[in-house]
Amino acid sequence: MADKPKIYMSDIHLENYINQYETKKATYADVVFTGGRTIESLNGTWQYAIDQYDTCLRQKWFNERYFDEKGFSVPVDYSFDQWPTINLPCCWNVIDRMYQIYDGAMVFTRKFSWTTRQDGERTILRIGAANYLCRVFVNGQYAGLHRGGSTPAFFDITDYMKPMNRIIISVDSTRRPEQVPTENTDWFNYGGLYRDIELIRLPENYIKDFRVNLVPDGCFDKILVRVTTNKEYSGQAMFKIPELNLEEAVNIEAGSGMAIVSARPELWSPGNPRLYDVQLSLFDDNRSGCSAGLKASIGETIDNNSFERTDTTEIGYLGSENNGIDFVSDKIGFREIRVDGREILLNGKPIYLKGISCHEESVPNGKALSTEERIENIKIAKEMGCNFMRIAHYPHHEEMAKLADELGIMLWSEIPVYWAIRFEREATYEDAHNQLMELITRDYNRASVIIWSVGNENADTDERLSFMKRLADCAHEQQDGRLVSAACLVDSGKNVIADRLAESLDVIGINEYCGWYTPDFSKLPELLENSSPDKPVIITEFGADALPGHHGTVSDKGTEECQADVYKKQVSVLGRIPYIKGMTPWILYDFRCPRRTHYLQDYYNRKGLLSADKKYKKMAYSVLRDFYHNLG
Ligand code: GCB
Repeated sequence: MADKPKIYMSDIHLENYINQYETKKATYADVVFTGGRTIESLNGTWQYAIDQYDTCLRQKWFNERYFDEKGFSVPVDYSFDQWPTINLPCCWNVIDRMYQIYDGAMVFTRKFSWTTRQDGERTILRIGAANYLCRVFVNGQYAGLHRGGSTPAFFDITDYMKPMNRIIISVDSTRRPEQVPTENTDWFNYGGLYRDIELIRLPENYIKDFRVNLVPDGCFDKILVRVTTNKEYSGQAMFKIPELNLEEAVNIEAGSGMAIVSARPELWSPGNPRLYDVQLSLFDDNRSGCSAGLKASIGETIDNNSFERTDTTEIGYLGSENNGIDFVSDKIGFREIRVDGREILLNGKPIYLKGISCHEESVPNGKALSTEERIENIKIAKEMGCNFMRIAHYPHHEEMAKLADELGIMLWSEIPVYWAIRFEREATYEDAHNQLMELITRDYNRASVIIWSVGNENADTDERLSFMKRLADCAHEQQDGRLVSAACLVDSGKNVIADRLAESLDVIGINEYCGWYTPDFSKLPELLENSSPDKPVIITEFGADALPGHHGTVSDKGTEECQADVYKKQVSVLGRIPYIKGMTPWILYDFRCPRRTHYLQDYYNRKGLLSADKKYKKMAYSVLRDFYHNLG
């Protein structure tokens, strides 16, 4: 006779508990255009607990089961309302010394009220970023998961919403070999819900994506507008740029439409960061004469005063008055970037990219920088003479590119295909591809972003070549007229630029550390002499460590003199090479790194031109500043 199945307290014996939470993946296909929409913020006070053993998922805390079927009260291992509070968004590593080096899961929860305003309305939860993966539960229902620590996640939670809601988000920052990035990097793995958490109300038919750019044909007189809607919607949208007196109907068939609009906008450049207000209204029939750009001030209050509202001043959709069923807007600069032979041309003119690399990190806030901190970074770079920043090695907050648009600095934007990730694994490719697509969809309209980078310093193997070529091809397919690049390694055996991926790139990025990891500096002129690339090269990294205020001779590693000497030699050689069209030395300021245990490093990568708090400028700062200023 077969044994009777044994009954255990199942949650502690379940081995495959995670499988049930692998469905409902939020991907780039879920991204919704948010420009000009009313955003209702869920930032602020949440309750939290560290959940090292994933007990929330194993025990299904989100069910909030306090009684059994017979009505007996059962013991539970959580008490949401009594948990300590945390102010989100933030990186947990900076809020308490106890979590300073914590990698693992944390559970966050809060309540909020919600009233639907219109029939058919959709409610979308947008999580700006959660490192590395997050799982969302609303009122006991699993809403989905998102992988990728630096791009936004969108969940349609309409069907789970009630007048009063409990949301639970489990965030897991565990480094894993199959992730993107993999477990080993040269930066600190901050954990948390560290970018905005927001709710977006959408009408039943809404604008899902809105892409606007100058047609890259060298004429500067046509704007390409592309629109997609959430459903197989057919009808018309009205595209407007009031400052140019431009109004053009965009026909939408089965959920997508495009138009090429004649216009001669003033061109965007770092010297003239001209932005235009651009608007799109969607209509529920072919009435295109209605006034687009519906605006309303947000005077109304929300029933639950624990809500914060952001200061968005436009209502996302207003409904029947003039048949506009949805409305979005953006501030957009128009520019053309392309490569001609070994030249990079901005608006048809050759440009040298005077750049600097920068991580997304600050001493007080980890990766959750304030707006002021981002502005400060751009300002420091500009004061140094930069027109370009490499925001490494993962997508930074979307605000960075918006500020770069406004303040006038070009950007290299990258996904964390960093070092030796699992190139042979298809699921790893899908993750990388999804992060690239989420980044492109999010920042498509940003004039400042001139380069998508598909990775950094990956050894030239067959698996890596096919993986990264697919990514580069995918970036090209977006037809946004941007350049595609990657920060490549040199063939150090032959000392030549010979990465096979270069064929799929518009610009070759090269990381070289002559004078530092390659102590024999003469290898640099030799490398450049040996190489004859057929496209422009940007030196995406060079540098040397220096502890702020630590002095000695140029041969004393870790001194400011040594770092400044490396910079002097580098710029004097690189500045003479005609095919080098820019550089982004490593790096603007020191940053945390667990791998760096030398006493001069003290868990920091000290290659910054400034100290980690940006209060102190090292000697090498003036070397680069003088070089850039002399270039004019
Ligand atoms: C590199 C990496 C960068 C490191 C840097 C270093 O090549 O791309 O992430 O931080 O070197 O300091 O070693």
